[in-house]
Amino acid sequence: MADLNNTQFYDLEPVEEPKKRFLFPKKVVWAFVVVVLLALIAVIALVVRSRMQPEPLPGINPNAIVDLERNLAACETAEDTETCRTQARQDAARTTGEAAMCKELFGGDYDNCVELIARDRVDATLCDLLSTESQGTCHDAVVLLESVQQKNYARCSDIVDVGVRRSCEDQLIPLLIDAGTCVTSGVDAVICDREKQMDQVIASGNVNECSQLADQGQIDLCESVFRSTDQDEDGISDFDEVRIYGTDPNNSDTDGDGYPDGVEIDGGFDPLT
Ligand SMILES: [Ca+2]
Ligand SMILES: [Ca+2]
Ligand SMILES: [Ca+2]
Repeated sequence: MADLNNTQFYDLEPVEEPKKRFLFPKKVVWAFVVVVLLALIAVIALVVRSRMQPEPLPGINPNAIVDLERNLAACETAEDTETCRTQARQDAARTTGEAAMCKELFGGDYDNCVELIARDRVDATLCDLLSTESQGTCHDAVVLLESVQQKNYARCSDIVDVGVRRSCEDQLIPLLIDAGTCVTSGVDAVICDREKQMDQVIASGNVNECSQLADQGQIDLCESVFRSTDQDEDGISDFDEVRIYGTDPNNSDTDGDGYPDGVEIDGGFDPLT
């Protein structure tokens, strides 16, 4: 057994480790590193550049995007930056008429933006882009616009909300009567006749003619029109002149004394003497 305390051990030559050998020459490795670094820098530059440039949207004029970016940048100094940015995006969307421009908005802002464009373009199919709960309101509002614009009475029946549908019909009937197409557009002939009679009474300018109308509802509606009409602009409504003061609704100075009916009535004088 070897004696470990024997000094002869310290005289032994150290065993040399084998030199490490690289698989590739150093120059090749350094060239590879440089290429990788350059590629990395190029990728970073591309990402930064793409973030600085507005993302192109298909079918939208790039100038509109540039305008939007400029307006958004101006919002940074606005009192309410977020409201300003929302408004800027909405304005840009309406200017281009493209619902895709609303895509950066969220929730109610997005729904509002798309509905405005659907109304502007009178295109109810755009309402399908909205959340389920907003689609119905948007659809009804746009179909009402479409019906009135195209004088299409039958289209009113596609409106789901009863109140909006009634509004659609009420707005259309006078237009159809004016166009002489009330009955042929599918409106009940009785309704056409009643509405036509109402138009004639109002056109007569005589509140007393209202009593000729078919039912009390129509009479009340007719009289309300004369309550808000002042044909001679003397400050007293047609209804009050005829029914209360006995003055002429077509003559601002019934007694011809130089003082208008309204001035005399307001001052406590008799407008008839
Ligand atoms: Ca008057
Ligand atoms: Ca008068
Ligand atoms: Ca007078």
